Amino acid sequence: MERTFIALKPDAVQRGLAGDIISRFERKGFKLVGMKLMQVSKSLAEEHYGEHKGKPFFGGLVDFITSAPIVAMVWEGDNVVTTGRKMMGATNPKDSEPGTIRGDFAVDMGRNIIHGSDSVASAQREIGLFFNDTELLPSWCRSTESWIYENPEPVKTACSV
Ligand code: IDP
Ligand code: MG
Repeated sequence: MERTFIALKPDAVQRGLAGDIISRFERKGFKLVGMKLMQVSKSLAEEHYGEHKGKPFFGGLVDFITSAPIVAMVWEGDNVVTTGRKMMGATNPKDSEPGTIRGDFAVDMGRNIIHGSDSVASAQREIGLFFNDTELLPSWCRSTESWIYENPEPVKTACSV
């Protein structure tokens, strides 16, 4: 099943929005397979945002993301990368539609409260940067699976015991 890396940036944690945002992913039907509160180091921030190195906002972005704790998460579900991006809304909150996370909770590009992987390949790279294997659940039994998917993946043994 597809996975994506979602991070609640320092502004989301500071503003007490973490629970609300996590709740949106839960209510959607996506499955949480890893989560931790953490302080991002400068080197991890620079690697994570490596594609933006050299851009005018890069220094401010690294300072911001390392300034206070974030909530790092991995969510699993059918098409979760693309759907997660839609739930977040456009990068610039001025363009984010109401109803999206950024559209509802943010006004400034440099304080746009959430990160989400932009492709399956990015998700794999970012999950590997932020989590080791022991911090991610391979697959856990969720009793609501058949109420979320018409044809759920074969129920793992964890569900049958
Ligand atoms: P994304 O977060 O929607 O994937 P990216 O273009 O990958 O957007 O940019 C990464 C992050 O860098 C954005 O979420 C935002 O926090 C910050 N950022 C991007 N462009 C600007 C800018 O022009 N000014 C300030 N911050 C920016
Ligand atoms: Mg991006």
